[in-house]
Amino acid sequence: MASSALQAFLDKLQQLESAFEAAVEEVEDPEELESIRVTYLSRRGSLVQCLSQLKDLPDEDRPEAGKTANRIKQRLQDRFARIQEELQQKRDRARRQDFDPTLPGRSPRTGTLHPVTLVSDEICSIFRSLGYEVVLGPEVETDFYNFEALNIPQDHPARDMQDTLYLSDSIVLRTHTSPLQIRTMQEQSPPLAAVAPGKVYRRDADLTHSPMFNQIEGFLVDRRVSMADLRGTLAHFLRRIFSRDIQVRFRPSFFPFTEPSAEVDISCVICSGKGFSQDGSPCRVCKQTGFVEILGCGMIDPEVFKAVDYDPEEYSGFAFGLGVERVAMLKHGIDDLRLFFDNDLPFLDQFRFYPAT
Ligand code: 2NL
Repeated sequence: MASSALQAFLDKLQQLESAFEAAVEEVEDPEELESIRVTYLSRRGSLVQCLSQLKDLPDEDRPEAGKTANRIKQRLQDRFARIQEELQQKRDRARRQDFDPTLPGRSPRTGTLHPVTLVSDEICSIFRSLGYEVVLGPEVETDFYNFEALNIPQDHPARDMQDTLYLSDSIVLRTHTSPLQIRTMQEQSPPLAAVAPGKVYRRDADLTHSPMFNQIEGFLVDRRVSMADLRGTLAHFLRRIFSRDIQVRFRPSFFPFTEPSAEVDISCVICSGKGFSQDGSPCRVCKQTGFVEILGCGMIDPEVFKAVDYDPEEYSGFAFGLGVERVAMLKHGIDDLRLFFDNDLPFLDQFRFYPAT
């Protein structure tokens, strides 16, 4: 027969278990469960408080009271662990339902090729389709490759400190990509056709001139190459890069490295050669002339052939050079050179889907 003190102790344990059961029955989320743990199972919770009363029981009641207390403590802890596990699983299931694996991922913002690069690539690929090789080379050049071999004598105005960025007496930042063509002629022998794209440098900076810009030069050397070959090649190229219905005209000009030399105009791509915009105002791009200058060219000067040890009696060839920024401006109707150098993302982003070549 249990003593009344033992009975009271066991009743208290029983009440505690019932209260705990009632509480966990209702629990919805881990936060609520945690507050139940604090109330019942923590070091200051009601279970510990109850067990602390064991020591107040008569000696003969303590073994049974202790055994029962331990059993209940174990039950509460097991029950707590199971419910914690269930809640976690419930939460995981809900998360899986929220997650839609068919949604597209968040793609990183990728870079784009610069409009000048795109146009440079496009020009090179047109010439590649005609059988030209694309050649690359150093931006730091010697006086020989940049000037001497191109028949630009010591006292020529192009040598002037105002135009050229000198690194030393005889080392320069190339002012055109012609040095690449000289190197190509030295390394190979005719028949030969190549284009040389790249950055070039001039001591020059204002609204319409950048100290660094992109140029493409091209040349072809073989027996009996004529000015008619030059004219046909350039007209074909210009109609492919701009539009098949532009007009092409040659004007006499002068370059030290070509003879004869010419400058090439195309009918204005902005006003279609009319000289006036659609609203009747004078076209600002061609200044009412209906034509815009696009490149310089000519028959390679015999002096250049001598510099690379080609016999000018046996071989002839043509060469041309054009500014890539200028082609890009005319092609895309861009009226400010600075847009190419400002790295303005909204501007550059417009060329994101421009077809690469
Ligand atoms: C222009 C004019 C030109 C060349 C570049 C060239 C190169 C060699 C031999 C002969 Cl290796 N000529 N290049 C010829 C004529 C014109 O460029 O206005 N460029 C922007």
